[in-house]
Amino acid sequence: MVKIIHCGDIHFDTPFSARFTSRESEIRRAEISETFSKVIDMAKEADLLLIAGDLFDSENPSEETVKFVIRKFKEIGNIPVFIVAGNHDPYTETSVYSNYNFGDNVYVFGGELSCVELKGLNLRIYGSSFTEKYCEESQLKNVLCDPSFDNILLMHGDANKIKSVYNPIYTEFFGECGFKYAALGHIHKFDGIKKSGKTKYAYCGAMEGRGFDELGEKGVIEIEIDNGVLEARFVPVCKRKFRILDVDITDAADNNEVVERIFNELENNSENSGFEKDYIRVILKGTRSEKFNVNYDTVKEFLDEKLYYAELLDESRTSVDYTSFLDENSLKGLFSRIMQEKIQNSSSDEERETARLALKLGIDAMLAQEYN
Ligand SMILES: [Mn+2]
Repeated sequence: MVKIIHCGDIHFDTPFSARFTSRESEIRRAEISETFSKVIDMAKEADLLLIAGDLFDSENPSEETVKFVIRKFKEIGNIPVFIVAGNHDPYTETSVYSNYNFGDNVYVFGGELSCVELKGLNLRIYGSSFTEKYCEESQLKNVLCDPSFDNILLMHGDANKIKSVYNPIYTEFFGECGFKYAALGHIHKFDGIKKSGKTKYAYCGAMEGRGFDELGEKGVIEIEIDNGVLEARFVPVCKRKFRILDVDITDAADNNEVVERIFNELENNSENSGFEKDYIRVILKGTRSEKFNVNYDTVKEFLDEKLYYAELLDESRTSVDYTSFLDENSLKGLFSRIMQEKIQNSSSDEERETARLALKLGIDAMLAQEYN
């Protein structure tokens, strides 16, 4: 039996600067290394490691990172590692793949689709790398595999998209070419083991989410080929997940009740198990009484106390009509007119949303004061 680990989109050296502080970013980068080490340990029990692109977040990652990766490959020195470069770490004359020797057990595919034979394992691995950021023409050319081998394709690109600047891959070709399995990279979410003719194929997804646009479980794919029969399964490996939690706070009486509803959702919904160690964005929804304003600091403090990382967004609404004060001769009226003008003169959707939110928060604050 042949056992293969298919991973990809590790994105070593992701800056994370948009969301995290530099300390938080540093920790998250270290966690990517930790999870990669875990996958290397899994590979010790396998015959082959496939990396389906974007091993690094850029063409020129830090020397420290590259040396770490090389050290890890050396740990599995008797196991072949195959790499294709992705759109983030294209194989150019000046990129990391030209500048470093990754070890005798590591093979990095070039720009043209080619094939490496592993006789002892009865395998042929086909692959091709990105050689620049974009690749409009599909790298999957018409190949006809020798059916006496178990033929595997390793590729980074956009499957089932007719047009893409990131290597459009037509999955119906997989079967025609005669691949047993296509190990894909580029999409950061595992979306099931699919089939095209007799070919199984899958995106393994990233190993660790990197933001609230990469939610949920992350992992690798474990493949076993026994007498020509291939089985593939997803194995979760991530240390932390990113989660978005919508919490309905309709008619909540006070901040304590808001906190209660959040933790009720976290603790009693089995989908959220292990939430304490995850990255959680709580979005408050529903219709609030206009007498009650959520106190961001109070609620956030509770979250920070119990969660590893929390964000709090308040999208709840009061039943207030925010345009009803426009003609009022009052502070609310004056504020409404100024904000209304800002909303109308906004040059982008983002600016308009910010102005709308400012109008809502301002009116809410003034109303809350009237009620107190
Ligand atoms: Mn990627």
